[in-house]
Amino acid sequence: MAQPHLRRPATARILLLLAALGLPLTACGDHGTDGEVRAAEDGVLRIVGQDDLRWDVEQLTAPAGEITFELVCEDAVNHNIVLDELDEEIAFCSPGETVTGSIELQPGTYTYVCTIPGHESTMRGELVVE
Ligand SMILES: [Cu+2]
Repeated sequence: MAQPHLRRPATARILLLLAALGLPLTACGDHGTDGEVRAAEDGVLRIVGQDDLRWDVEQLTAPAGEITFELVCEDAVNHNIVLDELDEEIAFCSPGETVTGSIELQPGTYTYVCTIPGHESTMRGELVVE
């Protein structure tokens, strides 16, 4: 919700950076929601829980092993991050906070959700671990 006109150029810059680094942009052909797939950087996946009860990204990828989620709560709402398949809370943030939580993951496809009451139906995304 916050300044969507600023978010688009930032995404473009990240994609250009990834392209410059020669990283594969495997999901370019898949424009499910807004087509963005965010890859882990140095094992860290940053994800923002927005006040409109949506994640800022709905597709994540990361290499198998220890993965750290950097969970950001936008201005006014609590969020947490849970992998449906494991039913374990990885991180919880209060309004305005940034918190981290780590988990060891095997290759596979996981669904990340926020299980705060009322959030789960819209705050869902797919994490592919390779
Ligand atoms: Cu939430």
